[in-house]
Amino acid sequence: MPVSNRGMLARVLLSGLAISRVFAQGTTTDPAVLDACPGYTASNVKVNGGTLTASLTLAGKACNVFGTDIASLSLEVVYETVNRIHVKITDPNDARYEVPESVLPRPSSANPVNPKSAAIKFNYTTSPFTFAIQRTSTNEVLFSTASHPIIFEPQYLRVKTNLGANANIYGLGEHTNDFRLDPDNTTLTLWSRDAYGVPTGTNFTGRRGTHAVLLLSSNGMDIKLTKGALEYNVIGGVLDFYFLAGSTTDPTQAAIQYAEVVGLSAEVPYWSFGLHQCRFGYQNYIDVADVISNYSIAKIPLETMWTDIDYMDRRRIFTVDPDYFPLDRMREIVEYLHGQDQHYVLMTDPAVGYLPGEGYGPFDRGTAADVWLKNANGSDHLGLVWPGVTVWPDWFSPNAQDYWNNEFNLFYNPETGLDIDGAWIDMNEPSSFCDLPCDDPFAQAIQQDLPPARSTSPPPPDAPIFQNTPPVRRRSLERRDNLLTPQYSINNAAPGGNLSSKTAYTDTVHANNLTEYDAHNLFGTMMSVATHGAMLARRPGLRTLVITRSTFVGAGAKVGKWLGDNFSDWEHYRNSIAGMLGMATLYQVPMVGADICGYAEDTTDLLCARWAMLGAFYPFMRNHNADTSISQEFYRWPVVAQAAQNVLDIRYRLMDYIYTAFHTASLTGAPVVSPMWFKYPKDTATYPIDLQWFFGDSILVSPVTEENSTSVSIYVPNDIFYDFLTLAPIQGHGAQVQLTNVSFTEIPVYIKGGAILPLRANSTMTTAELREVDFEFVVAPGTDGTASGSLYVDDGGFNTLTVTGSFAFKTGVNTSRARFLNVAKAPSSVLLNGAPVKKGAVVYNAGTKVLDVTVGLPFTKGFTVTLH
Ligand SMILES: *[C@@H]1O[C@H](CO)[C@@H](O)[C@H](O)[C@H]1NC(C)=O
Ligand SMILES: *[C@@H]1O[C@H](CO)[C@@H](O)[C@H](O)[C@H]1NC(C)=O
Ligand SMILES: *[C@@H]1O[C@H](CO)[C@@H](O)[C@H](O)[C@H]1NC(C)=O
Ligand SMILES: *[C@@H]1O[C@H](CO)[C@@H](O)[C@H](O)[C@H]1NC(C)=O
Ligand SMILES: *[C@@H]1O[C@H](CO)[C@@H](O)[C@H](O)[C@H]1NC(C)=O
Ligand SMILES: *[C@@H]1O[C@H](CO)[C@@H](O)[C@H](O)[C@H]1NC(C)=O
Ligand SMILES: *[C@@H]1O[C@H](CO)[C@@H](O)[C@H](O)[C@H]1NC(C)=O
Ligand SMILES: *[C@@H]1O[C@H](CO)[C@@H](O)[C@H](O)[C@H]1NC(C)=O
Ligand SMILES: *[C@@H]1O[C@H](CO)[C@@H](O)[C@H](O)[C@H]1NC(C)=O
Ligand SMILES: *[C@@H]1O[C@H](CO)[C@@H](O)[C@H](O)[C@H]1NC(C)=O
Ligand SMILES: CC(=O)N[C@H]1CO[C@H](CO)[C@@H](O)[C@@H]1O
Repeated sequence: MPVSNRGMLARVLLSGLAISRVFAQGTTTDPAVLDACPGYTASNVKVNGGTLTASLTLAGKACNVFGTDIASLSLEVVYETVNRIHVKITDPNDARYEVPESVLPRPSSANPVNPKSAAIKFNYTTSPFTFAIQRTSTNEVLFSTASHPIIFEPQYLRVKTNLGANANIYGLGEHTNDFRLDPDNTTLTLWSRDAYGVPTGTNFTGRRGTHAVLLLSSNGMDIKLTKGALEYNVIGGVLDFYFLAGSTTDPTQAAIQYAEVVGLSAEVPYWSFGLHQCRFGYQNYIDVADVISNYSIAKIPLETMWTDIDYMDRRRIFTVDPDYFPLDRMREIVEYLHGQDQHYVLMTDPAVGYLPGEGYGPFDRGTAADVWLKNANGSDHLGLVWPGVTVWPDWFSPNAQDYWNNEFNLFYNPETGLDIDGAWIDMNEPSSFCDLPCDDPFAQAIQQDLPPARSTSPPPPDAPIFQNTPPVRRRSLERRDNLLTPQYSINNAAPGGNLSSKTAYTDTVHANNLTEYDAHNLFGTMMSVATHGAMLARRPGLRTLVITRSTFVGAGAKVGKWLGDNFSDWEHYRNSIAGMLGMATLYQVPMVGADICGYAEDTTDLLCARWAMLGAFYPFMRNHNADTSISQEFYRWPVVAQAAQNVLDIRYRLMDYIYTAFHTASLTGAPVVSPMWFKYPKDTATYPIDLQWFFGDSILVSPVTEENSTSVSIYVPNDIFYDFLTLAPIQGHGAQVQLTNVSFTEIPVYIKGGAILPLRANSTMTTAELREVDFEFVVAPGTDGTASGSLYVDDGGFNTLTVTGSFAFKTGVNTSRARFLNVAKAPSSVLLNGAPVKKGAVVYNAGTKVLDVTVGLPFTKGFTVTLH
């Protein structure tokens, strides 16, 4: 859902973030001045096994760049595991803000390991105090504050590390930069805003290994990459670093070690990997029903229908418009969908209409429970969102979860309300339309026409729907002086750069006395957790899908994310890949995707066709667009419909493969999608590649990336691959390969040698039906002639657990066949479970070198095929 000016902001971002701003109060960030600060001297150093503590004292005359240097600090270093060092610098004389454990539970520091056994070590000098993290095996310096004194003031903290030349750096939150960041000239600002939500995390790689750094802070910050250095500039909190050793051979280890700190990702229901359709601007219930019908008529498998805020009565959450989206008709739609094994998702925003005395239950009940975010003087803090003047739930309020559960139970009640299967939450930066100063939101509501009037007349209440649809299927901390305008002004891209611009004021106070100044970046994730809880409370035992816009470190443990309001253009088409890799590979938010065909402005048939195919290899596949854009459902153009059908056939056949990857990720933290360098870490040519990626462990996706083009130059590492459709082998040579004549309904997809893919033999119109289709196994040998794979099958979200390979879950389906790729000549004999196979059970194609063996055994039995 857009703020009208969001588009502009996003474009500014794309054209480069490092626009230097004039600082609010005339202080400098001249590196020479900052480097001339005195820093600290370490004393009283105590080492006890895997723990080191010390006192830090200001080493000279205070430089007071953005406040007063704090004179003494304490340092604690813990070797938490062999791969993780936790370094924390705090003020012993004043409790400073830290990310609450209730929002991000920390791994235990209680059993430090022996530093001698650790893969990385903490090395330091006492005077001046500097520290370095080094890889034990090589002594390589991964992080070092040498020659850049630490600055620690109430509202300004700086840590700067030297980097090698041309360092390979990835991460640093949600952004629209290339996946590999420009090491010489990048500024990334971590401050959630409409158009820009953010977790923290750095990931460095090099031919000698990959490691990761997490600065755990929810305070606003600028992270700057300048030639040879990385610098954190943070406006509050403490210095709370996790250094992760990663690995010298396998970058995946860095992602896994990050999961150990922030939590493993949530499992999502099987159905959520199906196709989702949404838009802002469906006019009424007939529109919604017609989209469902039209997908069905076009034979494109629509799994889940979504509705944006259009359904609400005057844009108030937990209401339906009685004329445009009447409850009985909406219930009919949901019932129809469920009858066809399809699903439904609705949007819920956090802002609640401020409507005292109007009988609006969600407001009255929230007021009675005292759950609203407060001004410093204790009055409710008012914002301006879709319904007009609003209040926001304070997720720290002890009553917030009960309030939210109750509202979900009432409105989304299966018996009396809208029985949604997943939840979509937006505007949770939190976003406000109020311009600063927001002294009179009531006047601004009138000026901005909020809530907006509808532009069409209401439909007949009794219009027939689903008439021609063929059935899809048979059925108190520190008080700061300056919470609004700290002296160091982060590079916030919201209008005017004010911290409170287009969001809640940063001097508002949460129930636990935390201020929004500190907790702002947590809002989206806290709403996510509350919403996930509310969904589970209303349908106990059923896994659910919650998709959010704003995230903080650890969000993926509960929810997935879409990449916000992108544009229908080729640049956003391309950089959606880097956006997905950031969330899914680095930040442990695997259920992620961009709005397919683009959100803002008008898409074109060819962009939408290409994007339908690219988006089939996002973990979360949803077509969604803006209210002022042309319609872009996949059935609108023949070329797009064909592209969607082709690629959904591939995606649905791969459904259990990606479901297995999610299950594995939820147990180990291994990413569900990967950049090429994760699989070929020794191959430096892969480091900058962010237009090709691995979907799961073994599917290499290489879309066409230019408008109107039918060719693309792709990088094929020195390894063996197989074309997904023809199964023909392709030997890579670590070089670019030019693909030509890639039609507008095809996307190049290769199987990485060494994989056994568990495929469904056919695709279907719903995922429920898919679960009754037989499996087939494709054996794609690697260069060493071997292959392996795994398959996890469960009931799709009803909490029955089975273990990979144990086949304990009864599927009722068979293994139809095994397909062996790259078989040089027909074998003289083929044995199935030791016995020769029946006549006609083996088909060998000398042209494609594919050998098919009919298996036809219950899938749960397992089998062995032997070729001689
Ligand atoms: C750094 O990036 C900004 C924004 O893209 C650009 O304006 C500036 O010229 C760049 N500086 C250098 C030294 O490349
Ligand atoms: C620790 O750092 C010091 C100075 O920075 C350096 O001389 C020393 O070699 C380092 N120690 C190890 C074990 O690498
Ligand atoms: C559905 O398809 C019909 C027939 O092509 C078309 O007239 C109508 O506009 C479509 N409606 C929607 C909402 O897609
Ligand atoms: C409390 O603070 C808010 C925001 O600053 C202000 O609008 C309101 O008038 C104040 N209320 C009282 C009773 O002072
Ligand atoms: C930021 O907003 C506050 C509250 O309206 C105001 O006092 C302050 O002057 C603003 N600062 C800037 C730089 O706009
Ligand atoms: C918040 O601060 C107020 C005023 O200092 C105090 O009375 C109250 O107990 C504090 N609440 C919490 C939850 O700490
Ligand atoms: C657009 O896409 C990028 C990359 O996928 C993402 O990081 C960004 O947040 C999105 N939103 C906007 C407003 O550009
Ligand atoms: C792509 O083709 C369309 C239709 O022919 C044309 O309008 C557009 O300018 C072309 N774009 C480029 C980048 O060539
Ligand atoms: C391109 O592909 C089409 C259809 O697959 C085929 O008919 C045509 O000959 C190909 N053209 C070239 C130049 O390969
Ligand atoms: C797959 O579909 C084809 C054609 O629709 C059908 O003949 C075949 O039996 C199906 N196979 C399975 C395993 O469902
Ligand atoms: C930014 C950074 O520290 N980059 C380093 C990443 O790791 C490689 C090897 O581990 C170093 O060479 C880089 O300098």
